Amino acid sequence: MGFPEGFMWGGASSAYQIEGAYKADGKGLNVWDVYTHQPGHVKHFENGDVACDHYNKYKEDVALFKELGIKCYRFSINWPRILPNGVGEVNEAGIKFYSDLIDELIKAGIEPVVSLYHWEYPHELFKKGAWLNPESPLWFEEYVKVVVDAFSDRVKYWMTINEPQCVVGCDYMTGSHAPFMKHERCDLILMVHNVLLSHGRAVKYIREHAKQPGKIGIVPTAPVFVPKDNSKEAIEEARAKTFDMRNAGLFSVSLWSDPIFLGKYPEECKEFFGDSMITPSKEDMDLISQELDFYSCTIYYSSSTPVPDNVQYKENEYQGDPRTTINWVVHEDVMYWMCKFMYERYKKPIFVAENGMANMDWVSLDGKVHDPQRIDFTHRYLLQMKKAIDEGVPALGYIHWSVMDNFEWAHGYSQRFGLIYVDYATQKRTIKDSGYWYREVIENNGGNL
Ligand code: GCO
Repeated sequence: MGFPEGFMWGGASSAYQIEGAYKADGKGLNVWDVYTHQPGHVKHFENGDVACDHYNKYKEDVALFKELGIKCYRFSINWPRILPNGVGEVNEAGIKFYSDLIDELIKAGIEPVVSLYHWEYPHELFKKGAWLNPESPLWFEEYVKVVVDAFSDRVKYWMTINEPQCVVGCDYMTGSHAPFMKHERCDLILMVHNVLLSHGRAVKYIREHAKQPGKIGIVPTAPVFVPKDNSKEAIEEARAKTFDMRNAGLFSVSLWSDPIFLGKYPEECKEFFGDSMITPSKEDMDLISQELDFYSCTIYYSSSTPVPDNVQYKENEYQGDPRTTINWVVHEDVMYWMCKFMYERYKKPIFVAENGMANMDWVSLDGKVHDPQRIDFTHRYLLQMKKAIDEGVPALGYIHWSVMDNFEWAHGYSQRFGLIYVDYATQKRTIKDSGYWYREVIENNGGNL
């Protein structure tokens, strides 16, 4: 069987990670713009002020994406670039930038996939309490309205919120992402609910007002446990652990997918949030659980690795395990189990929104970038996706993270995830070996894997 016809092979990025031009042409500031300028948060005190200068080099970049042969490009809109204060006045220059980018993509035969929110929270709204403010879903809807009104004549694919786990968990619980804060669980559950309501409002607006029927999803990350063998018991155990919210807490799959796809918060919320757990109205849950078109998620590593005797390691580690430079364990089986588990529970075709690896890349003496590890990594994960498809899991696409090297959040520029190498000093781009390899995979619709 293999990858279905029309399978969407893609590459991804996000606004803050590549755009730069952080103050250009009337853009307002987001929380990353502001708080990376305070020391202590990001490795080497780096920031995205310039990043890959994609704002100025987008035409060159789209030409390179075309060379990669990708069928779709997932990118995010930098909220305060188009609404400098988050709400209110619209910055026409910001609209023009994304409009030109979309035109350029379409001209290159690349389907735009728009992430509405990939962490570029407007600083002006942060000062009003951000997701803790009960008005925050309305602010998000106002933003979505501007985006959808301007681009839905050309954009069909929408992903509402990227990794909502990180939006609340990393930004406001662990404090590892901007605005680098640590809140108590009584605040966190209110934020969770407001993020989900924001998603719901976005879906409703797109369904009711987009200029063409939209294909809509949300992008949680998926901490998935892999069964230790193929026995029925082991599979059940892994499935139960994957969806039991107590294992990953705020980062769990179920906290962010059950309300949307099953219309209710997981039972374990009562334990996790204790007395702070809310009792949402039916109206809220109806808004949150509107029909989506696919199950999308990011998937990099597993929450468990089935090797014996790993007692002194974490459940997903073992002696001598293969790791990427960001220290994540390589374990491709997680792709297969993610596809199986998510399809069985949420009953939607799978659209992988992110998968990839950080590698030790540099430009070799021959002027090329040789990254055999990334080729092997992607090959392994894609074979696992194919296995799931062969067993009957419907799938829409696979989007590689990332199209190009970029600002990796608190790691700054120390981690390279791209299919295209970026020399930050000169802004010179070089397609890596993996980029050419990926092109061949796409040309063969995965038939050569
Ligand atoms: C995330 C984001 C990306 C990351 C990528 C590698 O998953 O954290 O969506 O912006 O850069 O996942 O960490």
